[in-house]
Amino acid sequence: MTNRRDFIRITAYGAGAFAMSGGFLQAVKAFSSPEKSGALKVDLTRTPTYCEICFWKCAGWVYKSEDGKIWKIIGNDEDQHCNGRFCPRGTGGIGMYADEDRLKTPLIRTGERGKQVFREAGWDEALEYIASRMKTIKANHGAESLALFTHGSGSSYFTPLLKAFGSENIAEPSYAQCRGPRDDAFLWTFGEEVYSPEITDIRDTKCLVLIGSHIGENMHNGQVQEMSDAIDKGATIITVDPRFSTAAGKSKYWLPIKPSTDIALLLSWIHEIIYNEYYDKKYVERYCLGFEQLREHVKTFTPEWAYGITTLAPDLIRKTAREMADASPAVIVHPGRHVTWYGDDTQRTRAIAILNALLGSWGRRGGFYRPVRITLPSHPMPEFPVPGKTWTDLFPGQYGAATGVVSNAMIDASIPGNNPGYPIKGWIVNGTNLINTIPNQANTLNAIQNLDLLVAIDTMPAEITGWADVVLPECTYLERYDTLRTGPHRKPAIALRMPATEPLYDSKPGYWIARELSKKLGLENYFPYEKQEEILDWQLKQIGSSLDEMKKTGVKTFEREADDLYYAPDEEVAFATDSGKIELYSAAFEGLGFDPLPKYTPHEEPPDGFYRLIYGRAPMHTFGRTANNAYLTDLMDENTVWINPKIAKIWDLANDQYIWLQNQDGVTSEFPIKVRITERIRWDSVYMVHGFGHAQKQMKRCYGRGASDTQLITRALVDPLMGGTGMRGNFVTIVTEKAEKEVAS
Ligand SMILES: Nc1nc2c(c(=O)[nH]1)N[C@H]1C(S)=C(S)[C@@H](COP(=O)(O)OP(=O)(O)OC[C@H]3O[C@@H](n4cnc5c(=O)[nH]c(N)nc54)[C@H](O)[C@@H]3O)O[C@H]1N2
Ligand SMILES: Nc1nc2c(c(=O)[nH]1)N[C@H]1C(S)=C(S)[C@@H](COP(=O)(O)OP(=O)(O)OC[C@H]3O[C@@H](n4cnc5c(=O)[nH]c(N)nc54)[C@H](O)[C@@H]3O)O[C@H]1N2
Ligand code: SF4
Ligand SMILES: [Mo]
Repeated sequence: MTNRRDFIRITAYGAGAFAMSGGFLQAVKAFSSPEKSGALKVDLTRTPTYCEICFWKCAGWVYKSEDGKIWKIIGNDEDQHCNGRFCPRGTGGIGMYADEDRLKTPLIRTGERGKQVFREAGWDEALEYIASRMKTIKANHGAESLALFTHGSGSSYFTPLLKAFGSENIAEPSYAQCRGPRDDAFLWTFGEEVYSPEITDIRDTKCLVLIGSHIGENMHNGQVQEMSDAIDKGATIITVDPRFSTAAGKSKYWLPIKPSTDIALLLSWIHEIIYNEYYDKKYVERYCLGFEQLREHVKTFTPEWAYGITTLAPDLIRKTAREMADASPAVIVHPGRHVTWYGDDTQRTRAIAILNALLGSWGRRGGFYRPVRITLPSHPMPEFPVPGKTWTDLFPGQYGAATGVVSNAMIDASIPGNNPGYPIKGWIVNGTNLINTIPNQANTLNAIQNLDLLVAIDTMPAEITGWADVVLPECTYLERYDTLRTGPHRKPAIALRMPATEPLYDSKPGYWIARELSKKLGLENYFPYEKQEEILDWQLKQIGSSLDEMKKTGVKTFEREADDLYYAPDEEVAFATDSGKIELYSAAFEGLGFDPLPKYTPHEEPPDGFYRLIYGRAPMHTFGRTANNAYLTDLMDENTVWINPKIAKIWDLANDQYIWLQNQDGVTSEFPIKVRITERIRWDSVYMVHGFGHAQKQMKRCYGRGASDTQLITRALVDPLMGGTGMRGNFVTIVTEKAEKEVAS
């Protein structure tokens, strides 16, 4: 296992990439375990939690100082997600609790939508207002006309509330704006998704291929640690990225691909692996269907063919294919996570799935392990009513391969001019900042202007709350119970989150909010327990534990029932696909009218003087949700735009100069962004970190800091298979005049 120093090292590398000061390292060290540092007396008031700063959900301990204030958070040693170590964002979670800009009371809008005129309200009045509007929507249009957009823990309460109300129109941005295409691609190929945390067996891999996945900047904890371990053990890392990412810096091979051409590279790798007979013959013969069709399909996709498209030298493509084959089956062609790039994302991730199948890595040590999870009994409650219509009736015939609810379809159905099958008239938005999360802001705002009700449940005055009719302040994860964490992993495990302290201000836990609203709607039978502790204790007792035990341990790990982390040699496996096999050739896709094998189709190129806008993560922030966190803004308080020196010369740009970016549709970034001139980005693209450029003045620390990528992503390339919104088909040019004016003023 990597020691703490190594973890910091890989973290710090990412920090360096953003030209951070030594403050970053110091901050990470400042949050080391109290037992180890000896800086604090043994603290008997520690309470367990799992982190909500991103969705890796690491389990940890919250310590309070002698005056009862939350003082620090550290990882729980028993936890498979974090192995006792939190990432810098997780340790900085206190900043979310302590943020003086937090939402403090319920608010009811008094002026026009978007004008930000609210009055403070009591909970009873705010919930009464919402319930009455919900009932009106149901009476006028049907319960299905109410939609829920949700991300994070609160989904566990608002989902049953909406279902009890009669609507299944419940979407998370983690589907159509994030990992939907990859999960669908793997489902349609292997009959199983790759889950969260991903079932990538990185700790034992001999070769890890990262296509865009920028682990090290993408700080999903266990993955970063396992990658660091694998590197120590001599694994080969191959990184495909138009940008020299942190991961590229740790790689034997960096393939600086021309953006949007990854399918061509994948097809030529498949060609190499088949025509050189590098593939795992026994595995393919036993488990796969459609090999001959695949072989025929990739016949002409030679490295020379791919070179013309990707700009990657044929020799490099050959060598890297060979590396993968040498490591097989302990090789991972990583499926990625935020994969909604160019609108052909399900097919790109299908190509990744196929490559893994050929290399025999699925179900094998060092490839993809077989996850297990605890299933908790749910407490008895009435059956949910069956809704007359679902999201698939909004635009019938669209997105036939989707296995999740497509958020953008529900947004489009809120705009009357789009002639949906039935209208969406109300949104409950919990824990997702739709304005900055969904591409094409003008479309989202148009939809909002047509709603009869918009409720935002948030901890911060995020952009979405500014448009809401009613704003409900949830307390932070450090001040509440939530459902037990049961996510899949190598061993079955559960983790508890409990309040470390009382909620600040007049904020309330999600469970309480959902339950009180259910009472106003006459649906309280679905929330029979007054306190969440009662459900948790009941559930825990069903599996031989208790709330008292979990308060002491935070995490409980069970043994696997069988020794089946990987397939046994020659194991007969029934895959959950139509054929029971791994479907290299997808008859199901063909039946739905889609390509049964992935094809490369060229994408639009940037016009003269424009560059492709690409974006990613910074190690010390999560999207926009941490942008106002005092601990984390100390480490990074604005984003920069990475520009190749060749382009900087053409535009006569200097490092640290503020510029604006203008996209192909004439939209100019509202705020300026600092230039970072670097060879680490191709000349045809510019790069920035997502989550900055906040336009909400109430978030004082982050307002106007840096530029918002979402504002410039006016064009979404929608995946016809499942509705994912590809966001990398936008081009920007550089505007300096406005910058000069600004600097002068
Ligand atoms: N342009 C662009 N768009 C993107 C992406 C991108 O990189 N660029 N990434 C995409 C991806 S991968 C994803 S997963 C999505 C993520 O999209 P979102 O989940 O919308 O992420 P955030 O923008 O952080 O918004 C989260 C909101 O939840 C609030 N919040 C935080 N904690 C709590 C809580 O405990 N309770 C409640 N009620 N609210 C809370 C925050 O204050 C914030 O307003 O965005 C997608 N959209
Ligand atoms: N610190 C931190 N970590 C996070 C998050 C966070 O907000 N902060 N968010 C989490 C979430 S929800 C997600 S979904 C993941 C997302 O993280 P990942 O799935 O790892 O990353 P992506 O956003 O898909 O890709 C970003 C990388 O793709 C490269 N790229 C851009 N265009 C192309 C292209 O055409 N081809 C190739 N090959 N590469 C390209 C960019 O240069 C960048 O390095 O991160 C997770 N981890
Ligand atoms: S990876 Fe970091 S931010 Fe995400 S859950 Fe773990 S500690 Fe929290
Ligand atoms: Mo995501």
